[in-house]
Amino acid sequence: PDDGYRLWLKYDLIKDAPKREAYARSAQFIALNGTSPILKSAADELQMGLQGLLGRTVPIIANAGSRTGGIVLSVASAPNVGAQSLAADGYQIVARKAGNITIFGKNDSGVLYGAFALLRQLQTGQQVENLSLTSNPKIQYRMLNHWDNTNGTIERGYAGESLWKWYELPNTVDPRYRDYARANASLGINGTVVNNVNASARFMTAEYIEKVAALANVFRPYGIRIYLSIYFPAPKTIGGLKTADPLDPEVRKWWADKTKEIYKVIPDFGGFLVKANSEGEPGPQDYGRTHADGANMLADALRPYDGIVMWRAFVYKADPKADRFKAAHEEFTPLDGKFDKKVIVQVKNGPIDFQPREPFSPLFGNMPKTPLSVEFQITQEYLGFATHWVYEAPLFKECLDTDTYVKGKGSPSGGATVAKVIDGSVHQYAMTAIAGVANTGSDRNWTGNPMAQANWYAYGRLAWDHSLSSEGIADEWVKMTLTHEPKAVKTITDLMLKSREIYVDYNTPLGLSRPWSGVHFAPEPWQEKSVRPDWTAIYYHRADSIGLGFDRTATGSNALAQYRPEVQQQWSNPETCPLPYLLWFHHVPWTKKLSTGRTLWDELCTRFYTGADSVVWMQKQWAQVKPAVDPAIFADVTGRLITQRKEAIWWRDSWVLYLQTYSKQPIPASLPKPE
Ligand code: GCW
Repeated sequence: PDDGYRLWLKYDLIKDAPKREAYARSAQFIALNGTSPILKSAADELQMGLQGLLGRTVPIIANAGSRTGGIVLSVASAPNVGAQSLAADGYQIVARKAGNITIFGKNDSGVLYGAFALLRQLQTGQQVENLSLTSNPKIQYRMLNHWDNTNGTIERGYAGESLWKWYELPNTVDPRYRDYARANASLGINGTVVNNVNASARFMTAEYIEKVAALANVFRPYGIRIYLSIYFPAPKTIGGLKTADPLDPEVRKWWADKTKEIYKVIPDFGGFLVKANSEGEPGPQDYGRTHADGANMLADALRPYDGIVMWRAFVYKADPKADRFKAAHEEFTPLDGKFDKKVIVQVKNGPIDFQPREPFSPLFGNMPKTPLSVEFQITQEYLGFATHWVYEAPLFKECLDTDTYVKGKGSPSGGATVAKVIDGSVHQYAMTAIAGVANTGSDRNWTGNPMAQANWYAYGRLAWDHSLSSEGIADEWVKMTLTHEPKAVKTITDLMLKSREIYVDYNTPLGLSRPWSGVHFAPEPWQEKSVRPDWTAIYYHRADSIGLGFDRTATGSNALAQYRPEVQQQWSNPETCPLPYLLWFHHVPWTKKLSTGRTLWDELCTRFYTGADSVVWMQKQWAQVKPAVDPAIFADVTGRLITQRKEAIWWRDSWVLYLQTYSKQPIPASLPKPE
């Protein structure tokens, strides 16, 4: 039985014998001209992959000479077969008739990515004859962020403990670290922040730097650089200084020395990720300084090295009168142009916090002089942890493909989408980055729910190329991970593509948000008290006797004013605002007729009920693929779907019964009676 450990790098024998033989004829040797560790990884991966897929050992040789029928790895500029030239990390695969398949890489990493791309061709059953494929990453820093703590726990992790065994490191190096690196490299991920943004200062101690260096040694041959989250007052807590003021010379020296110490053992260290003056974390504002002052101090410390600062824009104040939606834009746009050129500001996809559906953050497009990166959450904090099956590519794409209109209407090349802001094409950013909060853990299958592997996969593929489609990525992943049986592939991809909308329907339909209790798992829309006013549910949904939803138009918080007029136009009129965003921007009366012909109340009930019922549909669809997928994976997912069904009903009933205390209306008779 399949324990899910191999992820999408399964390399099982290709069952179609003629196809397998055809592949084998083009893969009789692997010629590797070079000795760098990354090139060696490429050749080794190809050899291992081909061993599994073709059932034979393909030799690695130093030089193809006049031999044909093999695979040649080459760091070189691509020949003139495509219009595109290669960018850093880019690759081109060219198969010549009666010749070789050559993988050209712009650099060593490009060759490695090309090797994985060739394996993917085979794994998904594509032609390799006459293959001509050029691929360049659209984004430079393709990052995973781990919210992992020194004690092995993971903040918002649902797949076991941390992968990093801090107590054993640096002397015991779990072979699993290498498989982690292989999986990431197969997607083109080239950076990983190994510790939580709510950072412990211990990561800056010699004790931990040595442990982190041991991980870096494993990741390096896969083109992955290590980064660390920092605790802003570390100069005080572990450095013995009286202050952590970023303008204090001693503090600046402390960071410069610390950075030097890190680079001594991790020469390709990537840099720092910072959560500061956010959710109670300390930061430069504690000393009357700005985010830019804090970030620029760290940039200065990194000056002698090829490292960068990723400064998060996840900020909001505990003010019941304010609208948290507006906070990041208010705090950060005045700082545009004030950040050092080594700084990227990392912005969550939405203005609040990784909700099942959010409008895009109004920061995108509004920081023309500051490179912005987008941060997505792969781990399912608000998406049902590891039980609910939610394929996230449509969520990522929805944000990436939205037009910010900062270049006006009908701007060339399809508008100034969020994707084009972060890939630098809108404001010509000098650096580009994207981050995903990892869903990995010590569970044998890495992600708890085996279907959640697809979210890691989809994030990585989109980090490389945001123009890929959710459908295409799902199709690839299913074929590489679960089955090639055409009907089952269709059934599973269809399930995946609908899964997020189904979740939204029973969880937060029509633009509702944040109905969770403490750990963000159970429904608690009735929550009115918390340690902070903006940590209650009522703050977000604003239910009252008249209606539901947060008025963010000019009659309310006017958060809409942070967007361009064209965007405001889409959302500001409750009559025309698309239903998925309605309650994000409007307080709508219970009796208001919506475009569906139903009143708000009836529409809400309909969504909660059809959403929960759709999980039964998911169960039925999944049952059909039983003969085509591994029995262990089939049983695992079947079990999770039973739980998901139970919890979907829990969500439905919690919302309906609670909101009914305000709407004072019956559940529409047309809906099925609760079981
Ligand atoms: O969504 C919230 C999470 C916190 C997290 C924070 C952040 C790491 O509930 O657990 O802290 O976002 O992104 O900083």
